[in-house]
Amino acid sequence: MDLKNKPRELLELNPYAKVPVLVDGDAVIYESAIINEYLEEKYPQVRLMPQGLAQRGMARIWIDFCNTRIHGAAHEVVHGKEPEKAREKLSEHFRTLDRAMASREYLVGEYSLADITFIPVFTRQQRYGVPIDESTPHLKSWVERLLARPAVRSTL
Ligand SMILES: N[C@@H](CCC(=O)N[C@@H](CS)C(=O)NCC(=O)O)C(=O)O
Repeated sequence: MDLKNKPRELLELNPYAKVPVLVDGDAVIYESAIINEYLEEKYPQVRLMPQGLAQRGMARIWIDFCNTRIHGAAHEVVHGKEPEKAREKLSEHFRTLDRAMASREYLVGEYSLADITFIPVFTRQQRYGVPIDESTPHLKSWVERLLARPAVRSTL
């Protein structure tokens, strides 16, 4: 879709006029985090949210962290809004993730929507000019683990 020349249909489907939008029969769902949870609930045979209540809360905290903090800073970098400050914020967020990943393989127990939410940030990391390198080794190996998953590789 040409986002500089949005079709009218997009605004009819999503009042925010943004992609992605999921149309599933009569259901029209927008906001990527909500689409992800919709699909997770629709296909319970593939469990991508933790089973425990507190763990589900934690997964949602990380999803929010990605969608507000990380995407917020990344958006400022890409749109040239005080980009140096924005890169510093992004580095700080990457250090937060590095500390979180020091003691675990995935963000909350098993591989979940919490991890999946970050994948588009990592596949586009070149755009942001904040390298993920040996200075954040736990983050780096988590990113490598995520990008090596067959389902992720098939989209690259
Ligand atoms: N919070 C939204 C953000 C969606 C978003 O920013 N989409 C971008 C493309 S990646 C877009 O549609 N941009 C067009 C615009 O903002 O006009 C989500 O997670 O779905």
